[in-house]
Amino acid sequence: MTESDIVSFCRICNAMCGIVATVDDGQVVRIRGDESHPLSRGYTCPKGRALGVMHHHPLRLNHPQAASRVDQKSGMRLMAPISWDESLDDIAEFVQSVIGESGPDGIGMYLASGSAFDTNGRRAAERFLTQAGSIQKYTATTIDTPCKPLVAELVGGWSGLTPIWDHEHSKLLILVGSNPVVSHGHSNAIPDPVRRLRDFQNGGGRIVVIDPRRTETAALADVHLAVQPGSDATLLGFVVRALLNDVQIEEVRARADGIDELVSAVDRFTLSFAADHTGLSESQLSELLNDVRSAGRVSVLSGTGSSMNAAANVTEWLIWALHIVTDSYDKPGGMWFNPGYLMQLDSRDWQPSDGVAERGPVSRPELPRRFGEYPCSGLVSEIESGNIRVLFVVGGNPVTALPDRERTEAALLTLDALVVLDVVETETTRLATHVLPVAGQLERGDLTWLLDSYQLAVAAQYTPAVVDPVADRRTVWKVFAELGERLALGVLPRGFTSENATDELLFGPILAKSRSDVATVMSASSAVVESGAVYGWVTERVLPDGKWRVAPSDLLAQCDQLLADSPIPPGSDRSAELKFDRLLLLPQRRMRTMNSQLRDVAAPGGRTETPAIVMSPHDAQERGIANGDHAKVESDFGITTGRVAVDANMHSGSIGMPHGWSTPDVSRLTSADSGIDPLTGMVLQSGLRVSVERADD
Ligand SMILES: Nc1nc2c(c(=O)[nH]1)N[C@H]1C(S)=C(S)[C@@H](COP(=O)(O)OP(=O)(O)OC[C@H]3O[C@@H](n4cnc5c(=O)[nH]c(N)nc54)[C@H](O)[C@@H]3O)O[C@H]1N2
Ligand SMILES: Nc1nc2c(c(=O)[nH]1)N[C@H]1C(S)=C(S)[C@@H](COP(=O)(O)OP(=O)(O)OC[C@H]3O[C@@H](n4cnc5c(=O)[nH]c(N)nc54)[C@H](O)[C@@H]3O)O[C@H]1N2
Ligand code: SF4
Ligand SMILES: [Mo]
Repeated sequence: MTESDIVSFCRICNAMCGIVATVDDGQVVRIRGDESHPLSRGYTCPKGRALGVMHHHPLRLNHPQAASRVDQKSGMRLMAPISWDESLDDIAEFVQSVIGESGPDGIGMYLASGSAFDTNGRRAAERFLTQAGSIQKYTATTIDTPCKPLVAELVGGWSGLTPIWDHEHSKLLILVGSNPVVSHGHSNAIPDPVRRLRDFQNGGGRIVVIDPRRTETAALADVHLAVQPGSDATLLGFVVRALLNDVQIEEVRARADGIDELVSAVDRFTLSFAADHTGLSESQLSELLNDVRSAGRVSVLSGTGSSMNAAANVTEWLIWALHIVTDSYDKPGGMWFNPGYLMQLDSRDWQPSDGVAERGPVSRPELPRRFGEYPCSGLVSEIESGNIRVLFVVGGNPVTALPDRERTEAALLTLDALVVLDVVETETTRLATHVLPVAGQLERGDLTWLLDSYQLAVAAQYTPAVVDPVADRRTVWKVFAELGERLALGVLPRGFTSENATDELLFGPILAKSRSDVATVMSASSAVVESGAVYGWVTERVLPDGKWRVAPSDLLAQCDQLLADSPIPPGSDRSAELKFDRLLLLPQRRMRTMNSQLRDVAAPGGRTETPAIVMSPHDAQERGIANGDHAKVESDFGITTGRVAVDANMHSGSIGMPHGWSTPDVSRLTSADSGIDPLTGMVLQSGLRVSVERADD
């Protein structure tokens, strides 16, 4: 057979880069960037280029497996192959009996990164849970970014509002705790990041990176502000305060309610207060303010550096306030809201939310339920207390992603059934009672559906399956459809069954509601772009009475509380750090892995990632630690060890650690009980105090 090229898109991260897969007799021989893709323009990163290797990798799951017994020595389940029919019969039986005994909320589901790009699978999984009558839904949102939907809901009336960088018209891009050169964006999909940021600068745009570490993105920015971790709210408060003095308040009042409360909330953030708390000089702060003033409108993108610490909500709120005061939302040159090509959010009828949270799960009623899900910080206690007895894990690795690994592992082993739908063996599949080998991204058709409104343009793409599923691998939608058929739950849209549906037929109802007909997207040779930035629909259709609620009382109160507790450490003064002799633990991403994914898989000619405890030369030296040494990291909740990488770019007083690894394992340092954000249930994953010492190899 001869080689053929199939145009597709990568579904590892939000960037969804266009790819061309070369296939020869069922073998994926090469993955390269799709030059004709309007957004990624031929770019791929090492993860995308590893997709072919991944498809054929020995770690891939090929056959369903089941286990009942836990091996006392290894603490893992003993697995044996089982047929699909037997497996699904068995799972259906568990579901039925648990619903009979405990009610539908005995069934839980954790949906995470690996399901975000599986259009049909994600929809079927969620529908299975709702049709079963369970509200026990958990997603990675609540261990990642809940400050974003929270602030969107409180300020804008809808949690899904996602501001997007107006890269074609903006003059000033400020990145707060985000490193898109490695991550390709947090809630903005930024494929081809280096070229895109350079193009922006060449067009007259200025880039300011606010990050304690001199990151890969900071290295190409016009200005890098190495802020004291956790002090972003103070920095932003200072800018907002100064701008409120510049503007005509009546003008701002016309687009926002709560201006007077905002004015008094930010009043404390004077220049000297900000300099004291951020560790930046007064002239650095004044220059930032000048940059904002001369740009007029601004584009601020935040990431995990600000979304995972104790000040997350207040920081995100002040970012929104900055945009609103400078009239940067929903207008050219600031941030726009992508209504989505497929979702067409601008054609819906909106009822602004009052932002009041519902009660948490039974074992943790104090946790807030928002966005139709419970926070992940309540998942393990729900299992421990016997409320969840069957857990489905769809595209997630909770053992490494959730806090307090030992507790998570112990709880998962007590479930009646832990059903894991994954593409490879993981720390979570090893604890499962049922491991279901599902079709990987090259083995199924897809649409750019769930992350439609995260894109830099109103755009959509369809991909067919690049290759047929190998061995016994099955699509996630088919698994849930078949389970649904066994339990009399309608999982697929009306008229479809597990037998008569196909990937493409299931796209019909989605495309029928999109901006064009089915053929336009499905027959296009790459992504279809409807337009660049569009403006006005959020102000007209979504905002409560057409105005932003710029000073929600919950956020005002949290701002007061934060300052009273003073978790924002004084930066210019190292006394706090010396007093604790402890460092701040900060998150970071790695180029060749996506969370715990691709740790063992490299692109052809490439290499795999080596995780490390990243320390500044100063902090390492103080502890007698050299590059490559082993070190022990201890928090109030646990201990982990790993290799140290001394990095002159690291802010002294803090260490960086990627998550998703076993050595070092940052999830041993975090807690599901302590430091939980009261408004979102978010686990504190950034800014924890840890001590570090040299350890023997
Ligand atoms: N290559 C790769 N890409 C990924 C992922 C991956 O694992 N690998 N994961 C994906 C996922 S799930 C997500 S959520 C996104 C995340 O996307 P980003 O948020 O862009 O990713 P990070 O690289 O974690 O960037 C966080 C930055 O915040 C900085 N930081 C830490 N503390 C503070 C602070 O207090 N203030 C400020 N201002 N900065 C701080 C860190 O030094 C770091 O550079 O990336 C996605 N893309
Ligand atoms: N301490 C600490 N904890 C963190 C973070 C941190 O920075 N620090 N980051 C947090 C963040 S931002 C996130 S998003 C979470 C990540 O949490 P998770 O999303 O739970 O973690 P991943 O390791 O990405 O797990 C994704 C799983 O999906 C599987 N998968 C890949 N492709 C497919 C597919 O096509 N179908 C299916 N069904 N499965 C597939 C992968 O093999 C993998 O096992 O972790 C969070 N936890
Ligand atoms: S940046 Fe890399 S992982 Fe993300 S979509 Fe593009 S190729 Fe895939
Ligand atoms: Mo994430």
